[in-house]
This record gives sequence, structure tokens and C-alpha cells, in this order.
Amino acid sequence: MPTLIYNIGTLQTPLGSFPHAGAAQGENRKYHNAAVLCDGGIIKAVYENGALPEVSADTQTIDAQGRLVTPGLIDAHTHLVFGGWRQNEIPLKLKGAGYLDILRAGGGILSTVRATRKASGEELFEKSRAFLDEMLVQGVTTAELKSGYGLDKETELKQLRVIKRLNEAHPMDAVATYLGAHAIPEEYMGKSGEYIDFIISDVLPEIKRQGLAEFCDVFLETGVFGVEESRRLLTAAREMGFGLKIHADEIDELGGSLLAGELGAVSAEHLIATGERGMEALARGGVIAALLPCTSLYLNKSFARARDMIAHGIPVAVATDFNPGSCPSLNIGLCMTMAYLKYRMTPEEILSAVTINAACAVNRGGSSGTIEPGKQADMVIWNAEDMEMLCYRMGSNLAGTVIKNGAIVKNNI
Ligand code: IZC
Ligand code: ZN
Repeated sequence: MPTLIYNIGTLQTPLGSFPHAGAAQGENRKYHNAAVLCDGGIIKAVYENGALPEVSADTQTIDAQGRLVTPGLIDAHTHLVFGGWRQNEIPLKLKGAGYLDILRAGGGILSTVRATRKASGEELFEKSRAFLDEMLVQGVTTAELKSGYGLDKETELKQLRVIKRLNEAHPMDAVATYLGAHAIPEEYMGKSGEYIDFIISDVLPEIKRQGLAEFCDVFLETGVFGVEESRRLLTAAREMGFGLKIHADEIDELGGSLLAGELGAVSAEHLIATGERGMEALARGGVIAALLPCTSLYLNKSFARARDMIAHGIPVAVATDFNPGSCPSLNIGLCMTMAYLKYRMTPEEILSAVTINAACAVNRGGSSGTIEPGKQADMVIWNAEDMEMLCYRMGSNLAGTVIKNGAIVKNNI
């Protein structure tokens, strides 16, 4: 059934299917008094200045009541499929324990690994589905979901199968990333190289064979995986056809961004501690910087140097990092406010960061991330008139009507 969204006060969207870098990061097209025609889940045409198409009698019409419409938001970095929670870590943090101290003591990621190994696929599916529901009502229509809480082959495959099922059963487009190199499993303590060998010989080929992940990611960090191990893993993954991502410079600057640039990774994520050389490498390698401001907030760290990255011509995406340890929030709106205040990005730059740049970071730039003919009809009518309002209303959910593949999945304007 065709759908016409009309009476749009401002329709604001980046244009194109490529990552928006430098000055283009802040280039949004603004259509006033606009309308969008969709059919078969695809955007057919955009109208402005009161123009309207002639529509067939069976066309569903949606009155946007003069509000703002943007592309559906894309959360390009989550660890959404996990067992248990980690609220027990807060008292430890308040006594001064750092994120890596907790991990070193066998907690942190490793405690989530224990809980995820115990959980059934069904339990993980139901828990994750509720998270996706919560994201969808905030206007998120595509999300990246990482594995990495199994570490052993069986549990990693269990997590990835849950992601595949979510993608099929939920309106959200769920893009899977294999993050087996998220921590050194207890059974490989002191033998991280052997664990990487095991991933390369046993796990990656099986994931590829079953088509369970598009990307391979690694946590390159003090006490986790180093540059050499990460290079070995990612080079093998690239040969098998995986796109590459790196958790780089979250706590310590160890060369993760240099490696991302060298390998031409699709994205480098966190980049809290990234300095000049790292930025130059990212720019040279055409790597998207996936910045996670609520993690800086939650870990009480500094904020990534987004303005310098934009000045270097690095396309910036902004995402939640939703996970039970370093960011137990999936509020993308809050990330947008943090990007406004702490990264000092403009509302236009932020919109590109949570739409087209995030889409490109999950290899969906050709099908989503903008409102243009031929793209998926993923859109949000906001309970706001402009992007300034969205970025300003810290913590509130201003998503009104959420449209996914041309169908209304939430209606609240
Ligand atoms: O569970 O702590 N940084 N991985 C790397 C995380 C945060 C998630 C976690
Ligand atoms: Zn992460």
C-alpha cells in the first residue's frame, strides 16, 4: 500500500550513500512544507513548498502536523545480547576501581560471559527483543549488535543466531558483528595468542559458513588484545570477507586507530584517547569514527575529540554502546545531547552522525540513512519542529511516529 506523509514542517536529511566527512558532515538538505511518498517499503519521491502528488484511493495518508521529519536513526554500536546485568560494579567504581581493574579481577565482561553462557537462546532472544522495542520507540530503525559474551564457539554462535532471529522477527534491521576477541576467556588466561589462533581456525570459518556476521571486531586495549594479535585476527577476517571494526583507544591509546587506518577498517569505535597520529591514520584509511559519548559519561572519562576529527576529514558517527558494563543506556537521544554539548557538534552534524554515517558504518549506506527515492522508507516524525530541539531535550524521547519499511511501528504525535 502506498503511503503519503504530508504537512511536514521541515524534512531534514543528509543526501547520498557515502560517509559525510569534514564540511559535508554538517550538510543536511532541509525541505519545508514537505511530503514524502512511499510504496512497497521504499521512498518514491520527496516534495517541498506545499507540492503534493496525485495519489491513488488506496494510499494511506499521515498528517505530520507541521513537525520535523528525519531518517530513522541508526545505532551503529551495541552489545545488546547479554545475560545478567552488572549493577554490582557501581559500588566498586565508587570506591575507585577502574573499568580494567574490575575486568582484571575476573568481573566486568567476564561476569557477563558467565551469565550469557548460562542463558538459553530463548531467554537471550526475549530479553534482546525488549531492548529493540525500546530502541524502536525512540526512533532507531537499524542497529548493529555485537556478540562477544560467549567467547567459546558454542555461545558466540548462540548469540549470533539470536541476532539473526531478531533481524527476522523484529522490524529493526539488526546487523551482526562477531566480537569473539572481546576478552581473553578464563580457559585461555595467559594464552591470548592461542585464543586468536582458535578464533581464526575454528570460529570465523564457521560464522562465515553459516552467514551469521558481516563484521569482525576486536577489543584492542590494555590487558585485552594488543596490536599484533589484532592485526593477525583482522587480516584473517578480511581474507574471509568480513568487514572490519576495532574498539580503539577507549581507555589507553595503544595504536588501535593506527591499525584501523592501516587495514582500512570500516570503523574505529570509542577513540576517547586518540591523538594526532591516530586521527591522521583514520583520515588516511577512510575509517569512520564511531563515537560513544554516553560511555565517556558513564566511565567518567574525557570525551573524544570530535571537532578535531571532523577537521581532519574523518566521518563521525555517534552511537550508544549499549552494554551492561560501560553504558547501560540505549538512549540515542541522550547521546545526541552529549554530542551537542561535549563534542560541540552542530545539530546538522549530529543528524549525519546518527543517520548516514552510522548507516555506512554498518554497510547500509546504499539502502538507509537518508530520505531519498530508492532508499528504505525508514523515517521519524518528531514531537519537535527542529533538530535544535531534539538535541536540547536531554533524556526525553521526542519520537512521535516511527515508520519502518513504510509501515507505522509507533504512532504518538
Ligand atoms: O561489557 O564492558 N568496552 N566492551 C569494551 C565493553 C566496553 C562492554 C562491556
Ligand atoms: Zn563496545
